[in-house]
Amino acid sequence: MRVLVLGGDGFCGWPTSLYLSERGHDVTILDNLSRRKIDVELEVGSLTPVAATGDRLRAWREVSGRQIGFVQLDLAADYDRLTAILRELRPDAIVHFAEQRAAPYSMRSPAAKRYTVDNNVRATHNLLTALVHTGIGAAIVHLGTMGVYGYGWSGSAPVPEGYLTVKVPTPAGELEREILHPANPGSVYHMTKTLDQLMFAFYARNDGLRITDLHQGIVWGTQTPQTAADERLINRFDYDGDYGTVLNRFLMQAAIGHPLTVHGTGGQTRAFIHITDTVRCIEIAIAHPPQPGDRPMVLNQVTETHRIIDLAKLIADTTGTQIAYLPNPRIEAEENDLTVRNDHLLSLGLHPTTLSDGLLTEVRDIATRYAYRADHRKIISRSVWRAGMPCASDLVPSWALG
Ligand code: NAD
Ligand code: USQ
Repeated sequence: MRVLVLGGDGFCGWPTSLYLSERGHDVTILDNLSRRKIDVELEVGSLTPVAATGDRLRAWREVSGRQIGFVQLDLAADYDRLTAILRELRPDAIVHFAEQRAAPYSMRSPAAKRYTVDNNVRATHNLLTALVHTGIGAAIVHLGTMGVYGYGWSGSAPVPEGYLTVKVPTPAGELEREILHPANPGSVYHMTKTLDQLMFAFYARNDGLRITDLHQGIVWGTQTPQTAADERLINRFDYDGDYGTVLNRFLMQAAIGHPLTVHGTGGQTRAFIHITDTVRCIEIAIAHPPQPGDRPMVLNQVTETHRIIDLAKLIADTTGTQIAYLPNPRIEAEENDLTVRNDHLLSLGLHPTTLSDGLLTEVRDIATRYAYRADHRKIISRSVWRAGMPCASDLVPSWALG
C-alpha cells in the first residue's frame, strides 16, 4: 500500500513510519518539523538524542534496505503544494498525526492558543478539502484523543466508541438516535480534536470520504523494535512540563531522582497505550477502512486505564522516589472514574501490551541512559489553565523538588 504519514517525524509518527515500511508499505513522511522548532522556542529538547530527519531516513535505508520518502510541507498553510503531492503520490492511505498535540502548550499563552487552533483546524480541513478537490480516494486514519469525551461525563458507564444512543422525546413517543458522543474538551488542544470530529462527519456525509478517527489514550514508552535497531533511529522522549506526558515523565523523574510531580491528589484516571501498540493499531486501521458513504469509524485506541496516583505509587515503590503533590495547574476533575470500550481494535487483532509486561523497566533504562541530557529547570509544568492560577514552581521551593 502507498501510505502518506502526515507528522511522520514526531513521537508517534516516526515509529509508525518505520513499522509500516518494514511491513512492506511504500511510506512517505510529510512534516513541517514544527515540533523540532517548538523545542527551540521552549529551550528544551527530547531526552533521547534525536537525529536530524535526513540522518534518520539514511539510517533506515542502511538498516532495512527500504526507502522512506520525505516532504517538508506545512499542512496548515501550503495547500497548493499539498494537492500537487497528493496527485504525484496517489496514496492509498493517509495517516494524520500532524497537529500541535500538547495540552499545556496549548494553554500557555494567547499566541499558543491561537497557533494550536490555526494549525490543527486548518491542517485537518486542508487535508479533507484537498482529497475532495483532487478526487483521490485515499482512506484517512486520524489520531484523535480520548480527551474529546471529557472525564466523568457519563459517570461509571464505559465510554462508547464515538457514538451514543439517545432517546429523543417527541409527541408521537420516543425516537432512538445515535449521535456523536457529546464533546467535553479540557484544553484548547483537546478542543481542536472535537472540531476535527465535526469536519470528519461533514466530509464523510457530503463527499463520501473514508475516515477512521482513533481516539487514542496517553502514549507511553519510547522505543519499538524498529527505532531500537540503530541509535540514529531513536524515538523522541519528551519530559518537559509542556510536552512530557505523565507516565514517561514519572519514569524519567525516577531515573534522575526527582520527586514525582503529581498534580493535585492524583485521583485523575486516564487511558494509556504503549507505543508498540500505537503502531500496530494504525496498521489495523489502514487495513480495515470504512466504505464511501459510511459515517467516520471511531475506535478507542487504549489498552488500560490507571489513576495517576497509582502510577506514581507503583514507580515510587519500585524506585524509592518520593512523591510531590503539586497544586494542579489544570482545570480538571480531582477524581474521576474511567472505563473505556475498545472492542473494535481487540476484535481486529490487537494484543495489548500492559504496564505489567516489564516495559516500565525498558523506559526507565532509556531515561537512566540519557539522564545527563535532562534540564531540571524544565520539569515542572508552568502552563496554567487560567490566568492568575498558582503555578507549582512559584509555590514549591526548588529544594523541595530536588
Ligand atoms: P508530535 O508533536 O511528536 O508529532 C506531531 C508531528 O506533526 C511533528 O513532527 C510536527 O512537526 C508535525 N506537524 C505539526 N503540525 C504540522 C503541520 N501544520 N504541517 C506538517 N507537519 C506538522 O506528537 P505525537 O505525540 O507524535 O502525536 C501525534 C498525534 O497523535 C497528534 O495528533 C496527537 O494529538 C495524537 N495523540 C498523541 C498522544 C500522545 O500521548 N503522544 C495521545 C493521543 C493522541
Ligand atoms: N499530570 C500529573 N503530573 C504530571 C503531568 C501530568 O499529575 O507531571 C496529570 C495531568 O494533570 C492530567 C494527566 O496527568 O490529569 C494526564 O496528563 P498528560 O500530560 O499525560 O496528558 P494530556 O495532557 O491529556 O495529553 C496527552 C497527549 C495528548 C493526547 C492525550 C490523550 O499530550 O496529545 O491527546 O494525552 S488523553 O489524555 O487520553 O486525552
